[in-house]
Amino acid sequence: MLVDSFRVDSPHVEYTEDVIKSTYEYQTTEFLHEQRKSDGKYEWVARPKSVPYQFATQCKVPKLGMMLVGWGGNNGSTLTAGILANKEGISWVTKDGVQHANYFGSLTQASTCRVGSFRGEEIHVPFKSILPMVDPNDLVIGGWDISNMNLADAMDRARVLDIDLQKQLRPLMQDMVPMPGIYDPDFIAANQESRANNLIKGTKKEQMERIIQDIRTFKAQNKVDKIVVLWTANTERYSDVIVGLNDTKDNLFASLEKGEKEISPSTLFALACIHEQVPFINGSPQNTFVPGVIEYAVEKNSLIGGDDFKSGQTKMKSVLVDFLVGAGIKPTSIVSYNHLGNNDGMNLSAPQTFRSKEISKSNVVDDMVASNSILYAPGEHPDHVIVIKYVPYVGDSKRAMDEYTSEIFMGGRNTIVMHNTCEDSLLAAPLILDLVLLAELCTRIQFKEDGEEKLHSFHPVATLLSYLTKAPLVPAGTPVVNALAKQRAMLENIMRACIGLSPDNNMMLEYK
Ligand code: NAI
Ligand code: DG6
Repeated sequence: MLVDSFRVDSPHVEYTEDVIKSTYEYQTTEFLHEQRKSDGKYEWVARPKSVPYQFATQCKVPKLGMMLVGWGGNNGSTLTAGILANKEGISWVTKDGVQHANYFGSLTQASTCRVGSFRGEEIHVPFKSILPMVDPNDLVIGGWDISNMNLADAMDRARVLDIDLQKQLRPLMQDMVPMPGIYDPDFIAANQESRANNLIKGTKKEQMERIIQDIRTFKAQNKVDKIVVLWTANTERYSDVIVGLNDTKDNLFASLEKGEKEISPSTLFALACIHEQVPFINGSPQNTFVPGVIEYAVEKNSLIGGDDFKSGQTKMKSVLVDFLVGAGIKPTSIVSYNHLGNNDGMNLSAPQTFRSKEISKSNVVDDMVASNSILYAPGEHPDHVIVIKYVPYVGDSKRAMDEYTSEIFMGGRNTIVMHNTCEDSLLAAPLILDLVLLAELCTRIQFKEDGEEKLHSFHPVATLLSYLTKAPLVPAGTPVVNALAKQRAMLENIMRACIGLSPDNNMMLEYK
């Protein structure tokens, strides 16, 4: 049964007009290597620990501005169209019948969580109802693009949405025109030059300052309380991380003064956002967050998250490999082919930008492999190959083919092959929405561990967004979790803790 909204009745939770306060016992287990008293030998000891935490979540949902870098691209135009279609309650005719706008594919808008039971029946609630969240239909949308095409034409260029829907949306989108973007041909494929007609001129520092000004103007003109900026522009090549250039905040700012060419457009956007304490999320694979940027974000306590939306193939990988390794089966070879024909595919046909994507798609099973040294010797890893080809005819309809070969019982081999066809932007758009809404939510949650003096926000490097990204950005020293179910559980369980609910432990003892 689905229950749309609910209140928690518990001595550990207090709802006030402004804030939800909860106290929460965090159960964890510490491992120790201790000397046994009886014979002096060392043994491993697991010691359960219970640590009290307090959470405080601001209830007031702000008027939120979502600013997309690469607004006129396939993802940007598809998301804008999707939000408007939902907001206006648009239906359209397809060859299969009448289709109504929805938010399918969005974790926050279209998934549920099991909370408890009522007279023996399982009760699920919408994910978005656990804590107060911005309604996507209320977002104020804007952004930048190096192409000056208005959003109605951009939607047409993307060739993603049904034509009857496009016709209805055109009047709502034709006056939406992206602000000029920062074009640096050194960072994206040469084949992008023809669409670069909407550019911020000047030095790198002036370009960054212009972005700061754009954010301020957008905020004032639209009277929004908060803004989240998200990069859904072209994949850039990796920046070289060089001592003295971008390895520290001070060196990065000194390099900015000098107009060093190795500072990428996405890094300039990130710096502008951090300066304004506006959350910035990187939906592409490049290393926007060079060490100097991370240091600046930490200093300003300004949320950053990334990297690279995890939409289809990688999502399947982070489920399938988790299943295989968790079942005691040993994946030994993973080969992933894609072909697609949209502008993203064209940009990725250059070796340098492909390399960024190859890196982010390659590291996604590391934690699962490392979790099972019964199967894998130290340093052993499955062969993992990524192929992406540009095939214009298929447009946004990406084809992904994967072959997983594993070792099974007594020397046997098991090969699983998958073929997935889907519009890439229809997978990515709901993820963008989730990233923006969750990033905003993260800025309203404070917490403290027992013994800490004051409540504080999460670390500005937002690991809570990991479920939505291929190569989760984490603070130094934090384990990277790629397994999808664990990423979802982390997010859901922290949200539950904010309202004093324990994690869903799936023990179902009441039925045993
Ligand atoms: P797209 O090529 O259609 O859109 C990118 C837009 O960014 C273009 O309109 C381009 O003019 C603009 N642009 C390029 N550089 C810019 C800059 N410096 N400033 C402002 N605008 C700039 O690509 P699409 O399909 O929308 O994908 C966007 C990004 O998301 C790509 O990097 C892609 O790899 C990444 N991504 C996409 C996924 C998907 O499923 N669609 C999944 C994972 C990542
Ligand atoms: C071709 O690989 C284009 C890419 O932008 C991908 O579509 C995108 O990174 C999604 O990848 P995945 O592995 O999450 O489906």
